[in-house]
Amino acid sequence: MKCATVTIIGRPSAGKSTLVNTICEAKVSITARTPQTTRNAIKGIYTDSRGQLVFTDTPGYHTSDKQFNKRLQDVALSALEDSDIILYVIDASRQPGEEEEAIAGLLSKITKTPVICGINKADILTEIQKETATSFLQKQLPASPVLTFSAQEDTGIDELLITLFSHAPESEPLYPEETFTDQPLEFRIAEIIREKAIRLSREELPHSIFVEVSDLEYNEEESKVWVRAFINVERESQKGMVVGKGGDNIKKIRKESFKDIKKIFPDLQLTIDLRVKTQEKWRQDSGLLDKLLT
Ligand SMILES: Nc1nc2c(ncn2[C@@H]2O[C@H](COP(=O)(O)OP(=O)(O)OP(=O)(O)O)[C@@H](O)[C@H]2O)c(=O)[nH]1
Ligand SMILES: [Mg+2]
Repeated sequence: MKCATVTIIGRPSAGKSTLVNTICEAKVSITARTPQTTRNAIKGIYTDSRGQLVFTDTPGYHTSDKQFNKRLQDVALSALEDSDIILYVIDASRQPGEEEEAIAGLLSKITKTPVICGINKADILTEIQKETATSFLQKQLPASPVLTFSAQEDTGIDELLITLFSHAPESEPLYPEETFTDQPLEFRIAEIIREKAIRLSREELPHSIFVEVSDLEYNEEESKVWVRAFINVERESQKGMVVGKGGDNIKKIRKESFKDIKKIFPDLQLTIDLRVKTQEKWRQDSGLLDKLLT
């Protein structure tokens, strides 16, 4: 059997989380159009007859001096350590630019770990975009294989898995076959709610939101589960944006969250109590960031 840990790195919105979800055939990591959706090192586990690949999805690598962005960078960089394979995902629908050069430069210095390059979003790329990305990668990382796929459309993924397994060491699986993630339940629920809040809010809000699940209670006799969660924003004025007119928006967030959370508890009657709270300048609170960004 083969088994490898695979860290996925790339710019914000390259499609890293979509890729993990497609490979693992499960909602492991939340996705959204807005950049910097992922904030943690999130494991997605894929097992077949060849063996096991333990992916770590990471926050999009964004060069910035702001404390919050630096902390996200740290999460991504520390996931690179001790990984058997690095999968560098690029979105060739955007020009490479400075940020892509920073990541490629960083990866070119890594000699002990194989780096596989993946050009994502093949479904929307022109031939010129594919060629530009391929020549960028061949120049920056000449020793690395380059594959092209669409995480969203699930094309080219079999070839990617073949390449990853070919670089995987012989080893026993790290997780039981049916496991697809190692995230605690409260974290998965908080992330689902954050995804819906991000998707249902305007431009500036996604970065200002974090979600905490404060209570998760089971009543086994009555087959019930009860969740209380808080959507936290940075400023009092943002509360109204999350809640919406007459509570319209928060109702939508709750409804959409319910659909996904229900999949975690298919046999239980689910109740979600969702509230909005302000935590002034939470992105500058190092203690809180220590808890939130792991
Ligand atoms: N057309 C197309 N869109 C894609 C593909 N993969 C991902 N996307 C879209 O790209 C956007 C970003 O996807 P994510 O998976 O959240 O990207 P990410 O790299 O995890 O982003 P961060 O967590 O912010 O770093 C979403 O709107 C996805 O639907 C793809 O193969 N084709
Ligand atoms: Mg992501």
